[in-house]
Amino acid sequence: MRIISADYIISAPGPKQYPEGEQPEIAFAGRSNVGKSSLINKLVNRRGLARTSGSPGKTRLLNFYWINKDFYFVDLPGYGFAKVAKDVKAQWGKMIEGYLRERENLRAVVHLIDIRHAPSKEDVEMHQWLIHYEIPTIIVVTKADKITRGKWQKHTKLICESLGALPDTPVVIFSSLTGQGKDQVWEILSGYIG
Ligand SMILES: Nc1nc2c(ncn2[C@@H]2O[C@H](COP(=O)(O)OP(=O)(O)OP(=O)(O)O)[C@@H](O)[C@H]2O)c(=O)[nH]1
Ligand SMILES: [Mg+2]
Repeated sequence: MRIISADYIISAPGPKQYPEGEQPEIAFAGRSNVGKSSLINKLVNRRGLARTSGSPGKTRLLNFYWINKDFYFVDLPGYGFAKVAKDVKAQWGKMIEGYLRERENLRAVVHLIDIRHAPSKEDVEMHQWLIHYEIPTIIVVTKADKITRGKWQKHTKLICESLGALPDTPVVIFSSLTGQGKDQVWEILSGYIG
């Protein structure tokens, strides 16, 4: 995908602030710190477009990015961040769920999982939830640079099994550090953007 423009539009707490119009949207979901914002930046070749950080919980609202004046990337707040108060977590949960369930512009969700670890209970819940609501999902196993290439397939297979992923769900091994998997992610996303 040739990126002509990528602009931050808004950080939305709810539907009132979502952009107007019928442009397709791709949302990025996953645990806090898994690399959602880094994936977005890598895909659009803009280092600082989506804010990234070593401290989890950076993305607290639904961040909309307008790509090529054609479609949106939506960076969702990460789940499973321990250092967040229960009521705040519940509020984030509602915000994410509300968007995923009700947003007609949504075409697909990229579900990110760290290649190094078995999926958490929340990862599995999120994945099963996406299946239940029949939301097209792409699994991106990320931070591939952190383990040796020889372990990629085995880890990925275990992750998909633990998530209970459907057999036809696309899976991409990715690294925002090396760019591994970037073209493959675009190839899949292009099919949803039209
Ligand atoms: N080595 C390596 N580090 C990565 C990769 N992707 C992300 N990181 C690092 O992991 C940390 C978290 O990345 P973010 O992109 O901010 O994660 P996030 O999922 O947006 O986090 P929240 O906004 O808190 O939900 C940062 O320090 C990134 O530099 C990757 O593929 N490889
Ligand atoms: Mg983020």
